Amino acid sequence: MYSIDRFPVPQDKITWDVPMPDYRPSAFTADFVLSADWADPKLGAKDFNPEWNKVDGKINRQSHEGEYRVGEANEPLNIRGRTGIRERGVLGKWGPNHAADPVVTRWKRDDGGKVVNHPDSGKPVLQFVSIQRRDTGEWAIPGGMVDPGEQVSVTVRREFMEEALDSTTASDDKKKEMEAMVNSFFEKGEEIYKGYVDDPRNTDNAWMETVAFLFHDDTGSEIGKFDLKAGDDAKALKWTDIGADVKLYASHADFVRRAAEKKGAHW
Ligand code: RP5
Repeated sequence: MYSIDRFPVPQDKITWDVPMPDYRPSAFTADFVLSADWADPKLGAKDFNPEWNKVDGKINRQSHEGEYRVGEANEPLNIRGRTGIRERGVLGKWGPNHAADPVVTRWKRDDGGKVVNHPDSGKPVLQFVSIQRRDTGEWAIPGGMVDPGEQVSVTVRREFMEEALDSTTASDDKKKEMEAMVNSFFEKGEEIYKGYVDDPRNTDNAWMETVAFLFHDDTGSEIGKFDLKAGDDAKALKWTDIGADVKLYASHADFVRRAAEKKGAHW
């Protein structure tokens, strides 16, 4: 993980509406971004004519939050304001970088299969699938970057598939059946958030946005029956109880809070 000093921005100066004449954020774009074929070229590069605030060929340069501003050097300005760093940092696209986040939930159950209520609130406890991020080591929703129009991360479906199918000694027929179940489970998501993510990678000119979907297994007979285990591999998935004390990457705790509210679960 890169750690670049951010120019301090007081709360009341985050918005571009308030002038900040002494604002001198350093410019940073990681080397791997500059040479990546999935990333945009440098601003001003030959044949790079991005169409801000539009779906630009295959790239969605529209923000979920409305129209963003473009600065004097034709650089998109972060839709939420100043971040203390210029350029793209470790993000590939100028402007919004679009992700999708699947919040996959089931009810917490005791050994007898009965739904567990939280002793404080008396409400049923929801569990969601979390993943430990390789970059920061924080627990997170297993989201991923998406192409325009794509509803949910293909990555996560694959992760599930691997997790669920690799660990089973089931016959090929049975595996096919499980694969079909996983696929159909991921088709019925409910949108619970769309917009900016308070991601540590955000800069003044590149930022993360997401659409978070809730996929709930009410009976625990679909995805919920997989006993995901976090191993030494940081990519492991695990079921985590949802509650106000959950600490997650970026604004992911807000997404699981929304899921809990939607399901009338403990928070
Ligand atoms: C977050 O970054 C999104 O909410 C999503 O979870 C994630 C996508 O980026 P990668 O995990 O692909 O790095 O802002």
